[in-house]
Amino acid sequence: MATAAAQRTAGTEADGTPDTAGTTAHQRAFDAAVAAEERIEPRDWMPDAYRATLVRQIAQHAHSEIIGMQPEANWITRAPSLRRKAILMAKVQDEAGHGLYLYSAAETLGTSRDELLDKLHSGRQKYSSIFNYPTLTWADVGAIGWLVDGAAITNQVPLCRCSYGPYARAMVRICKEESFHQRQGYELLLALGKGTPEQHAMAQDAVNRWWWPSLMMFGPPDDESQHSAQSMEWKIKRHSNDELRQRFVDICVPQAESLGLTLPDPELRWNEERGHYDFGPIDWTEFWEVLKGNGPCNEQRITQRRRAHDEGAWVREAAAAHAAKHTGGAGGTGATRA
Ligand code: FAQ
Repeated sequence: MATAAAQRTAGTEADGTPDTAGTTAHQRAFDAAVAAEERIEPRDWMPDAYRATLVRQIAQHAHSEIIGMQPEANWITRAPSLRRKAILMAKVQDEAGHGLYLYSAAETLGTSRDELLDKLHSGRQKYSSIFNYPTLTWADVGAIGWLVDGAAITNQVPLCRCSYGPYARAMVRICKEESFHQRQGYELLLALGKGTPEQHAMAQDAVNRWWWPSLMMFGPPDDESQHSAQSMEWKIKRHSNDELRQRFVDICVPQAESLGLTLPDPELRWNEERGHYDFGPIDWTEFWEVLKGNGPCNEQRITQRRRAHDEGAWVREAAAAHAAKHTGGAGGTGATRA
């Protein structure tokens, strides 16, 4: 029996003609594939709005990965030991790699990397709110690993089952690497938490500052999330923002206890009836202000990103010239191919 995928790629011209209910065969095949948990692939027909939503989310995700390199890279030269420096460099390089997988996934939707970077640099596309906060002490590297990578994993593991194939496959590898990142952050905080009183205080201060912004990473509350319902129908998102936020809180509370650290929320307590931890109100005004560009580091992050892009122009030009030389394309004869 032909799968829904076979039906939607082996289309005819008539597939674009609406039936009496106004639905095309293309649309019916797409809906059937999504309902059957099949993957939508780049050459398959897909609704324009599905494509636009994916480009928006994947681009935002890619931008977050590369802007997310900045707060931690800030500590590479000041890591307290060679071992810590090597781990941190590996982590920051991983984030660059995640950006590359994700830009590649976005390119399969017919958009170019240049276009996406241009939108980031001109403020027409977003990146995660979390990267607009400063890394004030070494303990922030631990707090980012434990909380920010922890929140990222909670959000991203379900994306491994996203209906769009290239995004889902990119997420599998990203999640494996994020797990390593989360553990290095946890281990770093454990060392500080069990260290001198000053080290413990530094770890606690970092957790106090990163906790609430980490909860905001999951996006606005469900009743203010404009994209969730449609994205869940298309099986891009599998859970709502609030569901994932709750899952993250439930995971973090026992981990904080093991670390000997306190989460900065006096309303945090186990709710027997719900089977979840209750938590205090999130300052959504702060979240929306950060999104508008008014967070503590928005300007610094985007200025640094633009500078890095400009300074890397010669590398892109050299890579393009090298590729042209080896393919015999513009600017090269192909004669140097080994
Ligand atoms: N920051 O309708 P919804 C990482 C925007 S990667 C900024 O709920 P949606 C790894 C949203 O775009 C972290 N903007 O939107 C790492 C929309 O605005 P738009 C990034 C946000 O898409 C670790 C508006 O608000 N992860 O950390 C945020 O259904 C350490 C309404 O929101 C991903 O991108 C926010 N936090 O749900 C790297 C995961 N939340 O676009 C380095 C993939 C919402 O209409 C170091 N993305 N907005 O202008 C997603 O899962 C979803 O896009 C959500 C938002 C859940 C983020």
